[in-house]
Amino acid sequence: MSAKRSKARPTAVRLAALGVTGALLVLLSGCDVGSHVDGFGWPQNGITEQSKRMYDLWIGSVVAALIVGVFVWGLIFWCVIRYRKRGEKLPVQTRFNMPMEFLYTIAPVLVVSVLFYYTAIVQTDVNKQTANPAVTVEVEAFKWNWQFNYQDGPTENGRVGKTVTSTLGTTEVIPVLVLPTGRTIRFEETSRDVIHSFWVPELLFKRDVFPGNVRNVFEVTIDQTGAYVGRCAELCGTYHSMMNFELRAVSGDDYDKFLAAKQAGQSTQQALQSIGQDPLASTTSPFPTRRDLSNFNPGGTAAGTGS
Ligand SMILES: [Cu+2]
Repeated sequence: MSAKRSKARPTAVRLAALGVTGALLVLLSGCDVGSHVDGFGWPQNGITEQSKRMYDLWIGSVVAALIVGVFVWGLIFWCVIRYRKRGEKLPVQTRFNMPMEFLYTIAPVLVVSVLFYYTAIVQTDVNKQTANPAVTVEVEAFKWNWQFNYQDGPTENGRVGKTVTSTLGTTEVIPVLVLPTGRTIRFEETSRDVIHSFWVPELLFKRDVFPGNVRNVFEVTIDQTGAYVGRCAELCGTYHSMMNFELRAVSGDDYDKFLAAKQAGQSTQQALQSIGQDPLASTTSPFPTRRDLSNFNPGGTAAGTGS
């Protein structure tokens, strides 16, 4: 009787484990698991090829964690029920069970190794730089705005590409960074004063912008047209929170026309209008700094001679 029962139980456990694994495999191969569970908390609105690779890595990691979790929870509940106290007799002691100890040492190492392998692959891919990107844009940050310099090529042996035209943000006008879809875009970041951080949430990527000779460089390929807000993500001073810009992703043809119009002497607003785009940023608006006599120096106190 007891022999029969002990045979039936492992079969049930095995079937349950098989069922869970099977269900997960079907979900994984058949459709995008993340879209059913809100991306397991990961933003699903990435607009670059690189952001999709990162999203896939996250979903894979969470599914792997869930499989391990379900297995461990199963073992815990099975042990609690199967080996609950039945009398005063001391149960069989299983210390120094070498196969078991070997298993629970090697299994976590294997899990971490697999996670590390895929992380390294995706990270290398996201950080990859090509020899000849189709577009190079220099991102120049300063307190408290942005200048975008469209360049004729990437940095070569420390030489910075030549700027062919620029867009400069002001307190009144949000700078719009126009970029094409379907082309490799290289960002070269530099700051005129303190450390800022270039962040467009939809790129699922941000990089600090350093002053001096350190140029942070990365590449993306955008695959969706649209307007996306950009921000400074490094506390850089009084008006840090107002350091917004807009990324406007347009088709390759429109980008070429925009650049030609800019090079012909048009302003960014005119050039945007010439390709049928909204001339002003639509995702964010200029903030009033309210920096005037009434709040900056209400008493009208003289500055003095200094010391
Ligand atoms: Cu900043």
